Amino acid sequence: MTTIDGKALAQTIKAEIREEVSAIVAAGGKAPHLAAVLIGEDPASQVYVRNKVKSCEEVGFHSTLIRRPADISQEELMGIVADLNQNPDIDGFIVQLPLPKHLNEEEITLAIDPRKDVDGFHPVNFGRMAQGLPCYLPATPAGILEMLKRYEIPTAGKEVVVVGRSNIVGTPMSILLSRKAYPGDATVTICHSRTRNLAEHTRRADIIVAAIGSADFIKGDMVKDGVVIIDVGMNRVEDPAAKNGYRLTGDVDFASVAPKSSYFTPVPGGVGQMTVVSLMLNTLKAGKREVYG
Ligand code: L34
Repeated sequence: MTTIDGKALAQTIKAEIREEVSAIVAAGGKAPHLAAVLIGEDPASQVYVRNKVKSCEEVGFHSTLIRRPADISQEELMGIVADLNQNPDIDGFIVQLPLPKHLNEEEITLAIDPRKDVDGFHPVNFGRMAQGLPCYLPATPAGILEMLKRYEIPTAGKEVVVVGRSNIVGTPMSILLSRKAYPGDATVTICHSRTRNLAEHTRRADIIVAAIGSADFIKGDMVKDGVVIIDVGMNRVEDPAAKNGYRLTGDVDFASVAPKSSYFTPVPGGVGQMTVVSLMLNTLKAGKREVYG
């Protein structure tokens, strides 16, 4: 079993971005500027956004963090999005999800200017992604492609089973891995909560992308020998022995699955790290006006 070291890979890519930013600045250009909007106090979101801001510092980007309380109104948040769309100093921005229940995520996502949508969540970017046109790729699937590529894991003709059909992970991942490309050219099956006999599908898979949101859901008897495991899960499980009272675990049961796998992404230190670095790559593209001119 080879561990796919997301943390090391992220460091390598951040060093590459840093080089490029230095060159841009040395040539008299401006470093890319990312803004992140964080609503409320969700502990996981605070960690993720902190990692994003920290990564901006590491690669030499400007960053702006906009924090507002959980009881912000839809109108006020729409106003923040409109300001960021207009602000010529901001190259790209994200609104961290999930939002508090009373807010309409769909309306917010649609309001973001696709040219600044470095999350790649706006339907314009999603549609361009689906048609193989220049776009901002959603960060988690893009990070997974980068992991497959840098570990030279073959995908052409492989059976990929994606478990989970969210707009931000499962659905775009399935589209990207079935494209005529590398990584891609795979035969992709999407499974979800209404799938019958899930284990029959996962047992056929050469590559499993687990994006379910349920701790240790995929067990050893559900996979075949040699499987490549991409674990997108980021579950906080209570653990009195841990110093902050919880531990992080993925959607794949490491103890029973890892011994059967050829490659395995750890949680933490796997896909999450690559999600953050993909956002940096999209922000670099935004700064260079690479996608929309
Ligand atoms: N708008 N909302 C928007 N864009 C995104 O790209 C995200 N996502 C997902 C949740 N909501 C979003 C993230 O940022 C998931 N996600 C994310 C980002 C970073 C990490 C995990 C998920 C991450 O840094 N994970 C670390 C451990 C973090 C911890 O200690 O809790 C890791 O090593 O996996």
